[in-house]
Amino acid sequence: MSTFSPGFQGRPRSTSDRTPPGQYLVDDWPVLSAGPTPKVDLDRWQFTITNETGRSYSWSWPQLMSLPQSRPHVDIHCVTRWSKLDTDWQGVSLDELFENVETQAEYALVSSYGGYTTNLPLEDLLDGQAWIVHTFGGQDLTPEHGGPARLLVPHLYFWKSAKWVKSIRLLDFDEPGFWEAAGYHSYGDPWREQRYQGD
Ligand SMILES: Nc1nc2c(c(=O)[nH]1)N[C@H]1C(S)=C(S)[C@@H](COP(=O)(O)O)O[C@H]1N2
Ligand SMILES: [Mo]
Repeated sequence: MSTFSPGFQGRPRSTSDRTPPGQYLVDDWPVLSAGPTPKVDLDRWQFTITNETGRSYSWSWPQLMSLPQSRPHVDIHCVTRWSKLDTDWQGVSLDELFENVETQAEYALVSSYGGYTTNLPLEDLLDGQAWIVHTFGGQDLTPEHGGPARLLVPHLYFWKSAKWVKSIRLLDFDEPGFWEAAGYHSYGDPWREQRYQGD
């Protein structure tokens, strides 16, 4: 007996040893947005980190682009069950942005232009695990996929990778974001299938 169920239309859904449990592979790239795509002008774009004492650190677009650039090559996993292997991005590591940030906080609440939010432990943004990316496959990130810049945290479900990223607030407590407040898991590890609260 097959251990993997085909789609309801009988279309086989492919997996590999790099597909987390309950996921299938796609070649295309679905767009998933909870609201309209915001228009973000580069000359007004700003990214801000605010620590638990209220101190802020901000970068303009030219300042972001002048920082050392990384080229993550990663697999991404959406909680709606699609996974996409071998995606190529360019952007700035969060390690770079946090270099001079003074903090003892344990949690981060990420906010987007347009109002989306998502939470994660600060340590999941550090040590080469997260980037603010502005290109995909060598092209500028398109607006529907989060351009001009989005967060990329590929080791967690893709809802943590906030499109149109605007700011990160550092907190001593874990505050749920948009999907987390609606019942999704506060951490969201695809390999432990942490889709919903209680998983
Ligand atoms: N600002 C914002 N970021 C977001 C979302 C959103 O609705 N708004 N959706 C999340 C979800 S659920 C997923 S799966 C990915 C989808 O990214 P994509 O549309 O580029 O595939 O973005 C995440 N980041
Ligand atoms: Mo998603």
